[in-house]
Amino acid sequence: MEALCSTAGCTPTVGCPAGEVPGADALGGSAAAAPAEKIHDHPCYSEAAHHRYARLHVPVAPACNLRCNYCNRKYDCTNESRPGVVSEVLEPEEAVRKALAVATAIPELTVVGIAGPGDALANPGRTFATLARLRELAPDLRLCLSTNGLELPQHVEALVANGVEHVTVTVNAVDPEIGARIHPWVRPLGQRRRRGVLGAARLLENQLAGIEALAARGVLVKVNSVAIPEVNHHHLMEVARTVRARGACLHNIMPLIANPEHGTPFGLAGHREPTPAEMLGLRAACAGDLPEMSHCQQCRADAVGRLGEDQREAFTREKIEALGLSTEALAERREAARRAYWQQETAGAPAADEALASGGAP
Ligand code: CLF
Ligand code: SF4
Repeated sequence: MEALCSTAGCTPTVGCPAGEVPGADALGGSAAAAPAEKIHDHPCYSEAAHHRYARLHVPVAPACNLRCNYCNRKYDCTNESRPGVVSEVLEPEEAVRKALAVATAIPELTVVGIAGPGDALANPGRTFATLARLRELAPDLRLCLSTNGLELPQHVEALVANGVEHVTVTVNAVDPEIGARIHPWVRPLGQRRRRGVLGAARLLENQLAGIEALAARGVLVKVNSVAIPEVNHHHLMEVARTVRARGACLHNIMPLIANPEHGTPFGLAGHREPTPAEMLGLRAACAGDLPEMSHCQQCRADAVGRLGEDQREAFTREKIEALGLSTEALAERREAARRAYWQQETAGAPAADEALASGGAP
């Protein structure tokens, strides 16, 4: 199967529910003005946290609603993933069981995200069933989601109601002429396919409206952009300025992956990838408008563990089912493990760690 989308980090911007955070430099700089209580243990939003805390992507969203010229849905979505086939798409209850099993084995797991393998909001039934059940059985876990934004505005209230505090929207262009070179068509739910500039304009309209609405509801919004030389490379500063004005608080610029073997339109056309020097220059240029994330790993839609680590093989569907436990039994087992972990962590914890510990303590 395939895999897919999103991401980025934070500062006090219009609509960002931030405010200055004393000592925020210790959080890793890129998210210097985001509210500490929302990012201190999020491995993507806080650079410092990614050494300690883990995230899990549950691949419950196979369908997608637009075309990206850097994606071949046979492979992981470039927005949020590195190339590689997603080994399995999960049903919502299977995803919840996996999250509980992973959280039991990896007590540093703080975030469960839905990042594909298609688009999370192109699969609203599966996505919201998963979020609701996670919220019921493991309310301490942070819920995170990434999306291309096409269906975002209509789902903002449901995301808030389900406790999602971090959303990543992939925005590659704020000019539909440029957008159409990246996204040749979009297909809003229940509507016909819109091609070219018309489609890109619809996508942009929904992305910006969705970002603004999320920020107004206190959700931290990160924007991912794929840097594509000669297409949007020169345009990403304008992207950063525009999404900041709508309330995004972190930007994650990721290099185009255009290996011809992946079969993407850009790859097959021999489009070049940005050089490391270009990426450095781009991130530095855009950082004047929006804090830039620099530790992104372009994860798979079924990633497990700390960023850069890959523990997927230890948590396959087969292995979790072999435990022979009901979802409720997995939840009880995980709760016991969580309490034991935090008792150990807080015993003798220095005062500086108390706030951090209280976020996940029983
Ligand atoms: Fe996943 Fe994305 Fe949430 Fe993180 S990943 S949905 S914000 S929990 Fe992180 Fe992976 Fe980069 Fe994404 S390193 S690809 S930024
Ligand atoms: Fe692929 Fe784009 Fe759909 Fe993500 S949004 S799965 S990158 S086509």
